[in-house]
Amino acid sequence: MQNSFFNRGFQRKRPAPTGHVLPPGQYETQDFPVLSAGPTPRIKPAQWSFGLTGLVQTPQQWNWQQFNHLPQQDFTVDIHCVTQWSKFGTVWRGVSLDTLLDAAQPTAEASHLMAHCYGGYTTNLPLTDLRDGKAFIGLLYDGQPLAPEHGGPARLVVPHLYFWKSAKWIQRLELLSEDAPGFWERAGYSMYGDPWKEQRYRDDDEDLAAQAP
Ligand SMILES: Nc1nc2c(c(=O)[nH]1)N[C@H]1C(S)=C(S)[C@@H](COP(=O)(O)O)O[C@H]1N2
Ligand SMILES: [Mo]
Repeated sequence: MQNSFFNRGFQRKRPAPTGHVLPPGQYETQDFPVLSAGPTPRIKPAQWSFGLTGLVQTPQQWNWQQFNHLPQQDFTVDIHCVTQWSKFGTVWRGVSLDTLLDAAQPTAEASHLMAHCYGGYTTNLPLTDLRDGKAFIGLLYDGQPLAPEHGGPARLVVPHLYFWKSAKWIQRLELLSEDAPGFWERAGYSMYGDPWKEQRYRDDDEDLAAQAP
C-alpha cells in the first residue's frame, strides 16, 4: 500500500475544485492512501471496546453493540496528511466526540488527551480540539464499514489537524492534565499539527518558537 502511494499518489496532482483550498505545501489526491506505522490489527466486534479514562468524572466503556447504539452523525471533511497529500470531501458516519465527552464529563483539570490504539499507536491532542463538532469516531466511510487498513472497525477523525492525529483502531482516549507526546510526536513531529500553519515538525510549533531566547 505504501508503494502504490509513493508511485501514484504524488503524481496524481489535480487543481483544487472550487471551494476547496489546499493548506500550504499540500497536493490534492483522489486516492485514499494507507499510512500505518505497523501491521493492521484485526479486531473482531466481540473483542472490541472503546472507552474514556483518566481525568473524567464518569469513566466510560462501550462494547461494539453499545457504541453502535449511540447517536450518529454524517460528516463531510477534507483531510490533510503530513506527507503532503490532501483529500477533499471525504464522507463519514460516526459518533461525535461531544456525545462521548458529555457522557464521561472531563474534570476541571483535564486539558489534553492521549489516544491509545489497538496495536500500540498513540497520539496526543488538546481537549478543546475534540469539542464543538470538530472530531468524531468514524464507523462508516463512504457508506461502508470502515476498512481495517483505514482504521476499522472504528477510528478517531480530527480533520482540522494533520491526519496522523486521526488515530486508527482507536481503543481508548485518556484525559490528562498536561500535554505529552505520542508515537510520531516523540519522533520529532509537531505536538499540535495545524496544517494551515504548516506545523509538521516540533520546530514548527509556536510555543517552542516563543520560548526561544
Ligand atoms: N493506530 C494508528 N493510527 C494512525 C496511524 C498508525 O500508524 N496507526 N497512522 C497515522 C497517519 S501518519 C496517517 S497519515 C493516517 C493515515 O490514515 P489512512 O491510512 O486511513 O489514510 O492515520 C494515522 N493514524
Ligand atoms: Mo501521516
